[in-house]
Amino acid sequence: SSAPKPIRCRAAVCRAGGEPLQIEDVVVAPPRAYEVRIKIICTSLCHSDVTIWSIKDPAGFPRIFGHEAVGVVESVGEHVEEVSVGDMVLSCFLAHCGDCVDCRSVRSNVCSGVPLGLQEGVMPRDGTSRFTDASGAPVQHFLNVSSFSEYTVVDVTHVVKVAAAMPPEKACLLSCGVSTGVGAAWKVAAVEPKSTVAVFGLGSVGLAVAEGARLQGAGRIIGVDLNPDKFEIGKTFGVTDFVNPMDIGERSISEVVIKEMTGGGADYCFECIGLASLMSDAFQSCRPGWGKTIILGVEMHFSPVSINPYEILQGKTIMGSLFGGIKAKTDIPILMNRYLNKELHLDEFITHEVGFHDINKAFELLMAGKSLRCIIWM
Ligand code: CXF
Ligand code: ZN
Repeated sequence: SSAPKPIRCRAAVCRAGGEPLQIEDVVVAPPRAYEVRIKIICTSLCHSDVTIWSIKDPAGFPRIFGHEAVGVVESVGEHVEEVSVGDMVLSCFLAHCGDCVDCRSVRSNVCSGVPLGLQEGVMPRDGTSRFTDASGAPVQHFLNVSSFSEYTVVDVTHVVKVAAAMPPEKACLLSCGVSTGVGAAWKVAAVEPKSTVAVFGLGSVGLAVAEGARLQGAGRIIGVDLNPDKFEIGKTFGVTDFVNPMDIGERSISEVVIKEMTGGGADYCFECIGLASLMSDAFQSCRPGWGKTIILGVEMHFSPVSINPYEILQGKTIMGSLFGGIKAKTDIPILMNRYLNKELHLDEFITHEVGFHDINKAFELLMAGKSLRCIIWM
């Protein structure tokens, strides 16, 4: 077959931080070595898209956001053997090359073969963009995916094959947020049956932590959120108890969680917002002796986290994780199977669906706290 040619298509381009996306014509260059060009079927909005979108640094724009997506491989570059034209794939922001010291270790999922460059806005191997706008100027990528476009180019280490039985909008959820939460309970904490878990922040990531803890057989799952409606939706994902920090008067969350609810502290605490003060609350809420606190939230104020050294001496652990410890190519297929076996809940994360032309609605809903996941159909 002949070599792939540039494709002209529609993309939702962000021209400046905090401004609505504009549907524009762009040209998507053919995939280079180790790259695949994908025709997007659907995509969803993750809070990290909103976080970076809101930063008003001109250096970051124009840019095409979006990193939770499913599509069909349209063409492949040299040396791509793992996927073929016509395969359904999902995208991941974190690579899994399978070959580097990290990919080969069970202790890491942070691929060093194709490292995550957070600022770049370009393809990970050759540092250039595959997108140009109508005037021929380059448009930046985002988190190695840029799915808010009819076509995108992604490194082969950032895609996972999706079985035909898997509905694309359900697979799409496993691209980032939901896998991160489930993975944190499953792979990072390895929550044991009957243990007590506290989840700080019940957005999609926090609810997915609860879901992961439920699947691990946790005995109690305490949800902490300022929105009282989160308890009801949380129950679907295994939340058994709820604390609203607005309802506890002068007392601290840890006092309530530790003294009144668990008699000593939770076995596992998960921070799923990205606030340094909440990270401290989570750490203070875990049990001396063996309590573990896992940080998932992205702290954008660069605030240091304050922890009491004596609590560390008491045997507590605080740790982080990227993508919930998920190794994309091996772990996401396991999650897809658990969904198809009706063990893993995914449907309930989808609270809204819009067409591509209404993509800005997805931003409004997420920022207003009205949505968990909004599926954007191309
Ligand atoms: C986040 C989490 C870690 C830093 C980059 C953004 N990933 C996906 O949402
Ligand atoms: Zn994300």
